[in-house]
Amino acid sequence: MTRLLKVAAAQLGPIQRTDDRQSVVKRLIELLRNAHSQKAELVVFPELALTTFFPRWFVDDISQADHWYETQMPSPITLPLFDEAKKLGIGFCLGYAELTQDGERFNTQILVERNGDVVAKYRKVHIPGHETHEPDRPFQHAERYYFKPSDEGFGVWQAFGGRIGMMICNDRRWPESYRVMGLQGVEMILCGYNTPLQYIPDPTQDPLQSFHNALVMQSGAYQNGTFVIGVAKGGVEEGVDSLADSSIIAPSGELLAKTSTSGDEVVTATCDLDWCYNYKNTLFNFDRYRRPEVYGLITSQRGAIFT
Ligand code: CDT
Repeated sequence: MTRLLKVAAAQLGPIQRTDDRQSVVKRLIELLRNAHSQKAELVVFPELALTTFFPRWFVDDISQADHWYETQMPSPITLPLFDEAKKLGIGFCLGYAELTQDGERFNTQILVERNGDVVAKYRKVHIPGHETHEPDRPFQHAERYYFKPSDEGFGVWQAFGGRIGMMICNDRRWPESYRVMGLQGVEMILCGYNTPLQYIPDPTQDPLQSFHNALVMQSGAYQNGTFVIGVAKGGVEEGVDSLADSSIIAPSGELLAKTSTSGDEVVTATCDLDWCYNYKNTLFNFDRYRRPEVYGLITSQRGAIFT
């Protein structure tokens, strides 16, 4: 059997601080049209795809940052993207900063079906970086100041003829993210990211950014028998260079498509969702081979304890 889904990784180049939402939505619509012309049915955009990566700046009063967040989705400014997607009959996954009516701030991704329905919302679970201003850094990564970690966990939704899951950026480095979705039978995981090439706490990791990105997503795909679509906002944004390397990865762990620039770029692949079962029903037949009775520490403790 085959269940084919043509997916597009719609990478964004940098969004500068002065770029307004309208100009970004225009770029997203261009990418959407490009993906549609390649017959894609689902387009995946990056994390925080509507603005510059604002956690690189600290503000003493967080309400000064309210303008980076969306209070409704769609909004009058983002509606043209929704309208164009519905007109073309193409679905999409979009990352943005969410400010709820209760004043909670999340790093969020939504999944929109081909008929325009928002079928799923995911809020980032693993929030990296720091909580307070660190003035000695060349730039901040204050995600832990700007976003609350979601307690909702990793859902999997029936959509696009398959079982679709979502995660955001730093989530892709944690095997638990993939496994929780794997245990719900996920067939395709959508993941947007903003990854600065300079990792301030340990510069020895800088030259390994591309390798680590591929390593975590390709192993997560293989070990859970799922496609993984990783999509960057890359290039030099406000002086900070970020990883591109947007990729479409098969359940075998193989790379099916990868961007070649760090700007706005679309790559596509036709994914047979039934390919997942070559892995889910054999080497990674969870029900047959997993040993949850000896994995208790994974959920009962957070940090390593040395005895
Ligand atoms: N956006 C995001 O989660 N970025 C992190 C950067 C490293 S932590 C400072 C990442 O895991 O790619």
